[in-house]
Amino acid sequence: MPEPSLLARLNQDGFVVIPSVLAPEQLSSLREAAQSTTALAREGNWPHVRTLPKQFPPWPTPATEGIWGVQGMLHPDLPAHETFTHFYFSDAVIGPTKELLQCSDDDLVMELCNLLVRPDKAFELRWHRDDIPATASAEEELERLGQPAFSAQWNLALYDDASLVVVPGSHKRARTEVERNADPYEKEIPGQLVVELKAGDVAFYNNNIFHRGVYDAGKERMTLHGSVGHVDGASLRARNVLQHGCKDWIDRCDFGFLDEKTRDRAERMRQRLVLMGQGHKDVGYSLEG
Ligand SMILES: O=C(O)CCC(=O)C(=O)O
Repeated sequence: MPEPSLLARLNQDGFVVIPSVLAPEQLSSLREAAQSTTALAREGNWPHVRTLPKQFPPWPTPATEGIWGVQGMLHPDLPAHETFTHFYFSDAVIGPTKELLQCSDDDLVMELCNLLVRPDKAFELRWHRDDIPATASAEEELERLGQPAFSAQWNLALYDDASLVVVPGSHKRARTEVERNADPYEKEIPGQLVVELKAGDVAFYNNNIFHRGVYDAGKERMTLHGSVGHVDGASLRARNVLQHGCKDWIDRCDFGFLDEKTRDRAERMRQRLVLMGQGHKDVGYSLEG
């Protein structure tokens, strides 16, 4: 039997892991960039952070209780942004994305690239779907889940990472009664699975899969957390993407340091994000808390 395609696996389970997408030298330069970026953020010298103990944006600063993520890896003011930008627009990310979205370069929209890091103290995320509130009825869930995903979201681990917990298959059905009534921090939901990533592995996942994050404050975590969109989904994706604030700096991106082919791809993807921003001014936030 031939191996099922990436798309077949994503459709079936709601996530798919691709092992070892980085060459050793790419992994070490991304680790270096992630370490300097995290140090900058922990010192309070980068304001775009996910602050404890809040799960969803907007995140208040200063980070009096520490951080669990750093936002805006492609932001032109971030010292290491060139290293992250090379990676974000590379075939390692864009190749599987085109396969999963069944599209070409002409359809892609630049979206998010953030960094999830070891929290400064014990912290867990509640069970959630990224763009469907917990208050949604089963009909509302099904209505939203029935629409095409229009984005490929991924976690790329720079160190071994077992923080993401998902319920496989839950991206194509409403929550069960058990899931709906469970404690938001329930440790054992029937069928749950810990997504185990080795350094250099990437997991693509449907961001409306029922999932949560469980973190170990004593273990290094540096996982790039990003997404790439499909132009046909601009209206559906606008809130999910623009709530992270990239509208404020997207006009200042200059991709002059990329090779010609990648620069062309990046610039076109950036322009489609700018258009999305112009068409959707006050998007608000997907979830509260
Ligand atoms: O830590 C993770 O990998 C999951 C993050 C997540 O679920 C979120 O940001 O909504």
